[in-house]
Amino acid sequence: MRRLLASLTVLLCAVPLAACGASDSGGGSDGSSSSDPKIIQVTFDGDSVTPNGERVDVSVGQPVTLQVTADAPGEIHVHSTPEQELEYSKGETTLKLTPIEAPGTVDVESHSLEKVIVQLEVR
Ligand SMILES: [Cu+2]
Repeated sequence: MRRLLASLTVLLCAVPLAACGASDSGGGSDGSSSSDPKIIQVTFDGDSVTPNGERVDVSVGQPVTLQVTADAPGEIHVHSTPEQELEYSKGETTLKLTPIEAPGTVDVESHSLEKVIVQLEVR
């Protein structure tokens, strides 16, 4: 007859939690909010348009307003999904785009001039 006596001691060492001294509580608003409308000034003059193919950063869902000054009436095409066609008149017209809900690059162009006015970088 044999007796085996096994003694097993498990020592659990409690590791003290070293609290990191960095505080992340400096809550501050930098003043820019994605719900503020992005306002883009667009000027048509003869065969030219300003801006001309410039990239503009907008946030997903951010309202975009085009403030158009034109020497002749025309139409702006927004290649979002769904597409948007916006007519402007001679003089000053304020066009409000439907906020774009999908990230990507959206061309805003004049088909009468065959020029890209701005590319919206939606992110
Ligand atoms: Cu188009």
